[in-house]
Amino acid sequence: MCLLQSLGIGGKMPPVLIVGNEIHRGLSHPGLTTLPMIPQESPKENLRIPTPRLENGRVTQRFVDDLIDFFKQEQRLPSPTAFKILSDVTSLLREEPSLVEVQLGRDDLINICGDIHGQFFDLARIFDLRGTPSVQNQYLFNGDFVDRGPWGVEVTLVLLSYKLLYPNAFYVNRGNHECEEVNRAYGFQNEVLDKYEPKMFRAFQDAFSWLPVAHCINTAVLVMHGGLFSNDDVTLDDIRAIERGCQPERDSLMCDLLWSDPQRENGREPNSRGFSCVFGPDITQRFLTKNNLLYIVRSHECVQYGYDLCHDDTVVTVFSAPNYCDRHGNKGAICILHGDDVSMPEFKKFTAAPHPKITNLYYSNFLVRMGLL
Ligand SMILES: [Mn+2]
Repeated sequence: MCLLQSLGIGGKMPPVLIVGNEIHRGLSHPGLTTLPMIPQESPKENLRIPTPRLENGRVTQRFVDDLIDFFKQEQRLPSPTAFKILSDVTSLLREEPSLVEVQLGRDDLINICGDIHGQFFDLARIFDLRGTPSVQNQYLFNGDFVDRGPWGVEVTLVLLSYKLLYPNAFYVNRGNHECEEVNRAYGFQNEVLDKYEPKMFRAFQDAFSWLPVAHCINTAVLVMHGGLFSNDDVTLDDIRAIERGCQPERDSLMCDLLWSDPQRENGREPNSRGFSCVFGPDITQRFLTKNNLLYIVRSHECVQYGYDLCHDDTVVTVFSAPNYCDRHGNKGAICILHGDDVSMPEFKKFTAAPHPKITNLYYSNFLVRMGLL
């Protein structure tokens, strides 16, 4: 059964968490640093960036640099180039396992970024802050690239171009918004149809359907968009066995990975989003022990400081859409794991970048814009 059909409507807006005791643990967490405010860049309105070109049909660093500048000027990438990127990345992702193992060397780090939700100018700020992807400076974008914000096309094309360019240093997880029915309700379908011909939406969905659903860093830290499972005894091998190339089915392991949330109380309860569950600290502890893991990193919830720690610091939430939907006033954050000691995550907070005036929920359907869904 299709997810949204079975529910009738889409999931509800994730709440901005009122952060209490848990964030105090987070703020005292070792390795915590905060970035200073970034001065606004002066606009370069008169320097028109030429249309980025693939070189011999391939993405290069120059192409991605040009693409980011081109999108900052709100230019539209020609359809054949967009199709080529989506088709090439779909072929690449089909060969990836559902659970990707990442092994960082001692001098390497990985920047784990949470929800972006079409906030392209904040994505560009992340690369300004953290630098070009490389083996020493890896990235994992943890799902929810699209919907709500108006630049989901631009965000996705930049992220998937980087995936093509650095397949072993740049990683992408599927979120609950990389899903066809969610995109119909929350804006991405309208955005694609506004910017491109209808078959482009199919090309995006094909790529989304093959995104991996979890990454494991140095066999110790499991990263997924939503969280843990509706039943006990799930192993990493069960995650490896998840079939992709499809929409997430209700009551499946994929659905749990994309939709669940932590709760303070022990045990599980139905999730008010309408899918999967909320899981308590006891559930997390059992899962980590069974699978010999230190902690999980997940996203999926807008948190005031961009990151949050709960379940005795074994569940990290990282969210990277600052001032979410232009109105939540939250920081964005990046969770950095260092290869010499992944047990000690470091957090960088950042504020929203200036962006052209556009209603951030422009492409969402009427009910979403009215706050009724
Ligand atoms: Mn989400």
